[in-house]
Amino acid sequence: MAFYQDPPSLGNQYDDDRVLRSYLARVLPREVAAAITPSLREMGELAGGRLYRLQLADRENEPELTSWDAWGKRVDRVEVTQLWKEAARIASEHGVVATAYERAHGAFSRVHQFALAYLFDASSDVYTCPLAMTDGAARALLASDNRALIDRAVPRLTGRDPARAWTSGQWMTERTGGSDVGRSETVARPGPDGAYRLYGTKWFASAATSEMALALARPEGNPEGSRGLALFYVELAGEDGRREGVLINRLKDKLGTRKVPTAEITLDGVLATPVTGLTNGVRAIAPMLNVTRTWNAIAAVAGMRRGLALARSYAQRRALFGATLAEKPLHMDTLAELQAEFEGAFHLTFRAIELLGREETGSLTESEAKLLRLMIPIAKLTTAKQAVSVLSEVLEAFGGAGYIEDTGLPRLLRDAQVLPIWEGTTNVLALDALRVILKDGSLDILAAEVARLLTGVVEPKLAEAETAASRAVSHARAWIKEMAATDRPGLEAGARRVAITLGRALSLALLVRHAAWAMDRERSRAALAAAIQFERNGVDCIRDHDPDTVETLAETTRQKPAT
Ligand code: MFK
Repeated sequence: MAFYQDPPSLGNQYDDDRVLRSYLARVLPREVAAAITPSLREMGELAGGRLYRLQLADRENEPELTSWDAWGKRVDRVEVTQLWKEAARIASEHGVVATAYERAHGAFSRVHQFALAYLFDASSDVYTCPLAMTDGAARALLASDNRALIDRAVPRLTGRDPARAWTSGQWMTERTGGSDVGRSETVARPGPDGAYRLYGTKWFASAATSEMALALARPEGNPEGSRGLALFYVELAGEDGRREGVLINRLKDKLGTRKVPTAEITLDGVLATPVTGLTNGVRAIAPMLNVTRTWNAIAAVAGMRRGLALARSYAQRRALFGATLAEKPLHMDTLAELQAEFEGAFHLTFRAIELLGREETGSLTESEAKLLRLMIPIAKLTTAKQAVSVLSEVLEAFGGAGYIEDTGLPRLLRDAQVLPIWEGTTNVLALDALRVILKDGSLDILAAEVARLLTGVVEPKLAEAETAASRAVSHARAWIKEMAATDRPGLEAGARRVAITLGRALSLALLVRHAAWAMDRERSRAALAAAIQFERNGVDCIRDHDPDTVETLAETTRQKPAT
């Protein structure tokens, strides 16, 4: 009999997820947990069942742009994949955005919503991209106090009726770059009727099928730089599905997120409404960025979780050298490292989500608000890097099968690779975090948070982890203080290492606190093991700045190529 390998399989992704269930049991009041469990179980069933099967079956389909109809009329129609159509319906009906705005459970509604998003994400072929922007746009509009726009768009962005639901785009990036948004070239011109029209090119318009977008543009005559930009609302849901003044030039040919119809678009006089004044557009879109960056972190966590669920299933089925992989010490050691990274990322992200929920319900203290402002870039950049390295290892855990497209596995790594790039690269967010730290003392608040999390933990096995978390934060504080006083370029050069150290220290403190709770209340040692393993993976990445070495290598970078 020839040998055929059993493929990995997935069960109910809620029931199978010890980390999610244990976390929810700790943070949610009993009645909230009881009320939301059926919705999570239902999403877990879809994500491990019907939606996952559809995702595998739909693997080779990609969105298609039709620019012209048979008679030469410009139509710019984007046809999305079958799974995306199904995902849109499921997302609306299950309230993957709506749950946060219905606020059935006050501040915990954000935890509920992001738990749904976390379960949904890995089987959605990145439909969470338009959902993230939709959530972010609703948040930015609500923050703007522009009553007319709120009344017009927010019910559609946050509703549950698939027939009325809108998604939003986020049009920032131009050919001048995605990071230095202040160099945007799109202009906004008022017509004789006083209404603004936008002219320019957006270079990465994710999810070109959205019914509206929030766009940055410079009202004519405004100064250069980001303060001269304004935030505009653009409605795209025209009569025939196409909006006058928007041309889709082409869809991007990307490494991953290939189901997301990311487009280059020309704005050729599309009507646009200022959201809040005619300047300071970056400040106005910031609430959206904080929400989409949180979604980025949840997508990173969800990707890791999916990869590990498949790798674990495979380890039980794959036998070699006389035993299953699940019985091989080195394979299990490798998966343990990855599992600890996933659990650290999970707790870091959900802690930020708890604070976001409290912010939106007005129960955040001033210092918690500062902590949240710092935590979002740190969580985004830390988890995105983890996702890429964890999912690269996950593919390796399947050997050659991890490299073969029709297993569905390579997609995991390709889709993870966008996470450190969009919504602010690792370096841009590290500098954002550094600016925040130097401005408002939020590092002291983060240090106090770490100390609070570790207080009262008496388990001797957690002692090393506790020490590592608090030492890493102390090191970061001392290093920043010294470098800020003596070596500003060195401070900038170390910003990424500091941000990742803070992300890892906070993750570890959260793991320790959860481990102590789980041992006490659930008699489970799994979270304890994750905390110990996370500490062994390493926490403090800060190194003394070595300007000579960096400068010597930088000279090579600056050399002109030989002609
Ligand atoms: C599941 C997947 C989820 C994700 C899917 C989403 C797909 C979307 C695809 C995309 O669109 S990706 C494009 C996203 N682009 C970025 O994230 C831009 C990256 N660049 C930055 O973040 C730069 O740091 C930034 C553009 C903000 C720098 O511009 P500036 O002009 O130098 O801004 P500055 O001076 O730092 O900030 C201007 C104001 O905004 C300041 O306030 P004030 O005017 O009161 O001084 C800042 O404090 C405020 N601000 C900036 N970032 C903020 C913020 N406020 C709160 N939170 C923030 N994060």
